[in-house]
Amino acid sequence: MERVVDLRSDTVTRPTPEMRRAMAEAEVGDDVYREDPTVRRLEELAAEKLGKEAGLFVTSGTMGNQVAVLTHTGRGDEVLVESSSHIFLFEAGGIALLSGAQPRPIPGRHGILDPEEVRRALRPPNIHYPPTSLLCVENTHNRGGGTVTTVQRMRELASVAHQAGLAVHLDGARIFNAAVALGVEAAELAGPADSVMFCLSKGLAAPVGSVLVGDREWIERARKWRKVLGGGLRQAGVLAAAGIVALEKMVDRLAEDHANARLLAEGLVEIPGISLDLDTVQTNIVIFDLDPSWMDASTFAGRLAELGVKCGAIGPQQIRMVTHKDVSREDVQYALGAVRRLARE
Ligand code: TLP
Repeated sequence: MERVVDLRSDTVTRPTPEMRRAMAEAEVGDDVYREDPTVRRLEELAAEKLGKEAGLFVTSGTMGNQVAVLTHTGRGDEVLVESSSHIFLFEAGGIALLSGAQPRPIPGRHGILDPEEVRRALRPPNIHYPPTSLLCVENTHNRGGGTVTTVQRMRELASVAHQAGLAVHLDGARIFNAAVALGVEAAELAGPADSVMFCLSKGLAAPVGSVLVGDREWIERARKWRKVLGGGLRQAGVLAAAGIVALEKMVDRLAEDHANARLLAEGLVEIPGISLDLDTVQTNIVIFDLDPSWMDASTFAGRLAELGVKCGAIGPQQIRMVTHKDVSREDVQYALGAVRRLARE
């Protein structure tokens, strides 16, 4: 069989045999009645890992983020977001559409927010201004190149927000990548935030699902919004079972994905026509630019796919490659070989 190395995203990971077994054997019930023991176990486990009181299983990261904004804000509020964050750029305008709130973008450095910039964006009460009620932080930061916000920075950001009466939501789709890269517990990164969404379906390799965590009363309000969005699931334990395996077995191995991303980036940076800032390669995402005199990103992605390597064209000249459990060290070498071949042609 011909080799295909799929570097488009860590969302392409397939469930492990242990996950499939757990799914087949899961004890289930109707989760809208709170009668699915497996969903309850996943929610408790997730809350415990993130150091929060309660959890809510949701179908996707997007649903988790949007339920969080709905629960934290009211119509006409302002939400501070990082300019290239997923919640602002890639959730189909959900903040405006669903919450009726206005996102206000603040540029970070490779996606990492500066507390002083956040402070500068805060405005005193005035008849002309919308009330600002929420700050959203993304860790790791996808478009920043998988960059990591440290525990200290997270505390500083939350302190600025809380002093001004804002709640803090953490889009921690890849929070465990950040925790592994920093060598800290995910709970430390989550601590300063009022709510956290993390994904089971990315590097942790579960087929479906994310979890939203926060304090008990807040999660009960979020549960209502999940129902409004059609996210009240029934025998969802078949999905949650894979999520439990993801949380218990798949976190530590993320270090391998980070080492593979590093290997990939160090190889790519040597190839003429590619410019890549190695400092941004902190976890499992590698983002680089192609010299316009060589070729554009969609041509590059198309030609590379013909050689069995899939990647994402995320801008006219920009490519994203993501490592994950279904990409081995040999696959990375193979991908580098394919890019070198393109560069020689
Ligand atoms: N990211 C996906 C695409 O939507 C871009 C990917 O391939 O990286 N927050 C962050 C930081 C994300 O990267 C994503 C997904 C989400 C939220 C949304 O999660 P899903 O796809 O489960 O709705």
